[in-house]
Amino acid sequence: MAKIYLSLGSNLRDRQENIRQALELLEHKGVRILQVSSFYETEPLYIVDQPWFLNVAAEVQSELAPQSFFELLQQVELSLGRERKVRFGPRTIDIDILFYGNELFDHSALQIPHPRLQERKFVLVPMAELAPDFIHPVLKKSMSELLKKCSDSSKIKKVLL
Ligand code: PH2
Ligand code: MG
Ligand code: MG
Repeated sequence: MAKIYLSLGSNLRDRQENIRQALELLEHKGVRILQVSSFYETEPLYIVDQPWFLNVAAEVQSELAPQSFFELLQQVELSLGRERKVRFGPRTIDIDILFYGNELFDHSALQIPHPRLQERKFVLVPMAELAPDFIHPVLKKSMSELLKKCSDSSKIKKVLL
């Protein structure tokens, strides 16, 4: 089974609880959680006037193909009170697929690898913690190389929980 890497983020209500509940719900729905990174407190990107995020990366496995797996993630987001209001705006929970093994997927609603991961320190720092040597199947660079090259200067700090 392919290794799937996810990015989870929250910046509304109890951020830590939202991320923990999302992981728990995924597990209940048959997703195997293999590794979860440290929790990181991250400065918001794109829309800067919103609360700071808590972000993690997770390595998981699922029997579901990418499209069905994506639908499962959307169900989990909805059951945790996710509302889709503003692109890049505040949310109780966001679960993004970063990689689905080395598969490439390009539909309007779902692109894998995630098209903006290489510009986001809030993704690359936790990914470099979990899987520093995992090679991006398109960019052909490891997570630690992408992090080194990344010009995102937003603040990010590991949280001790
Ligand atoms: N998610 C966004 C937009 N900006 N910034 C941080 N720090 N963390 C996020 O998870 C995040 C963001 C849209 O999904
Ligand atoms: Mg996102
Ligand atoms: Mg999303």
